[in-house]
Amino acid sequence: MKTFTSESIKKLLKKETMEKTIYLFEEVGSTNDVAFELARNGVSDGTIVIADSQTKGRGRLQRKWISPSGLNLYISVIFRPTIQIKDTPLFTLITSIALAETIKNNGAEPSIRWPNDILIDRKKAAGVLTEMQPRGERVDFVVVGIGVNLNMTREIMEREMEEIAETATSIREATGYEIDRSKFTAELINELQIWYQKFQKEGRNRIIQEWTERWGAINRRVQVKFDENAVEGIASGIDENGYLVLKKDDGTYETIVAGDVILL
Ligand code: BT5
Repeated sequence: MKTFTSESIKKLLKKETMEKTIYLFEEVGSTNDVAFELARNGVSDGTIVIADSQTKGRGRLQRKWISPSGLNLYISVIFRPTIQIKDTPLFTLITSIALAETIKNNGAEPSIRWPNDILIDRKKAAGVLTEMQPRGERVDFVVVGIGVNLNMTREIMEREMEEIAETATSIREATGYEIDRSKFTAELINELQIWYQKFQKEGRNRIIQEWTERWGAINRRVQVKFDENAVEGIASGIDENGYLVLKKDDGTYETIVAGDVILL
């Protein structure tokens, strides 16, 4: 197995990202929880937490993120932006674009599934969990957690994930190549920096446009499930907050803040 340490990652970072502090742990509960703790203690913007494995990897709504050791990437990045609370989902958009670019540069064909998944061949290869600490109306810090399936084989996925394996894939499965974790991690950090800077310089419209170009469901018929409800319609775009805009059969539009999208 190739080396996977903060030094092996740092060596591959671009000049602009080299200064970042990277904490790499063998095992944690959740890298998002560790990042929250560090951020509360005042670490700087851009600080990164990585773990080889997680015992309590989290998705949205208390779902589990399966996080075996030696194979994948589990990373959280702390941002200290000057934004309002309602703008937090923009960080999921920025991260999804960076992820899609990194995966594409590693030879696979990703598409984004709103709000926070990256699919390859319609199966989930990566997920993003964006959380934040409020300070009044504004955000004190944002923690972006990213899980990417890099080197799990079908056999390992079936063993580790049981029935979820059917809906999951890895970059190795898609490309047939073993992925160097340090190299992939450095490339992802570099892309995150690029897209975060684009957001700061050019604003949200550029991000929404780039995200939409990588979205697998634009103008497609979808079902969106949330709580106990489900609605159907045409996925017509995302609004300025990153919320899904659905055109329903009666011609009206509905804006959806959170949910799970199925292509029909
Ligand atoms: C997500 O949630 O997709 C966000 C996942 C974020 C994980 C990262 S790892 C680093 C950081 N630290 C954390 O504790 N979390 C973040 P959601 O959209 O709710 O999807 C969760 C669902 O994905 C689960 O209910 C499963 O069905 C499925 N799933 C779980 N583990 C998976 C995996 N390794 N690959 C593909 N699908 C998985």
